[in-house]
Amino acid sequence: MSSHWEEFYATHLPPTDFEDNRKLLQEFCERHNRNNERIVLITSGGTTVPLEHNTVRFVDNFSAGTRGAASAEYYLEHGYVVIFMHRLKSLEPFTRHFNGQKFMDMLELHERGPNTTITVKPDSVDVLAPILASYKAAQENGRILYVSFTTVSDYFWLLRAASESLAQFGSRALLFLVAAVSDFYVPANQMPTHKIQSGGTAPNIQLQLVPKLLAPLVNLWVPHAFVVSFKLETDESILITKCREALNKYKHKLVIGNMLQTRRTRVVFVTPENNYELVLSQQQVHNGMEIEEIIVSNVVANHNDYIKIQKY
Ligand code: PAZ
Repeated sequence: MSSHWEEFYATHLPPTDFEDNRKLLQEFCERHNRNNERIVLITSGGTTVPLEHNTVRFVDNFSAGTRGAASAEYYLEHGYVVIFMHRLKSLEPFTRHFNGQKFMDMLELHERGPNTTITVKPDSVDVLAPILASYKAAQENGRILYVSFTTVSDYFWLLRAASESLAQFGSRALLFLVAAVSDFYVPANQMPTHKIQSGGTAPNIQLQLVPKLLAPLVNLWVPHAFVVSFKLETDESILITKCREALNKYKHKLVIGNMLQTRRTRVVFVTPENNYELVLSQQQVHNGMEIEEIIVSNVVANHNDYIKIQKY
């Protein structure tokens, strides 16, 4: 009998750009593995659950990809190469700093007919320069690969392909699974082809549980990698229990718990040995520090210790 996750792949087609992305992932991983690099796969943003094959409506979640995008920058600083697997149009490393009108406001237009030029305002140079320098270094040295998903099914296909390419890194691979992946979906064979009509009766939409991919990921796809998952809750009283249950069930290395309301300033690390909190002080927030900076340093320290005791 096939397992729930195998059945999912057997009954859901890969996204149309899947083969292209699979090749990009393979090439990126082979190139960096030859150089003995450390690599991190970051999943970021939320998945959608389409309600129709020709999708007009879908179920979504709150995640904007802030944590994933910020963390990618910090992993690059720690010398990792990065696969940034994100929800299309969610926040991305580097450009996240200039969202909305911020970027336009940094520029000055000098209209001189055919010799029109655009410059960065003097007081914005200090802000833009270091970010642009880090962006260029990552881009020009090929240290970051961007691949994107939209639906929960796209996410599943990409995650397996990325994991299979990462396996060659053994313990040098880190999986940092930040994305808010839907727990429920409408299976392809139960989804209407066309737009659900509103004539008269409200539709009765039956959602089913999505398979948990952490089990095959940890046991089959990347058995030697350092796998970190995130758990979001809104009820403080169950946060630690839920994190520990996930760790006991999937036997990976670390669960990072956070509350919806306080996720920008406080997280809890749940490891096989203990739990500990990372908290940003008011002063640190005031100084513009991001919690992802300390999350990433702590994960990197744990990954270092793990690599030291691994054979692979
Ligand atoms: O994208 P964001 O920065 O707004 O939020 C990050 C987060 C809360 C989605 C992440 O920290 C997280 O908890 N991800 C796992 C969610 C879950 O499936 O429980």
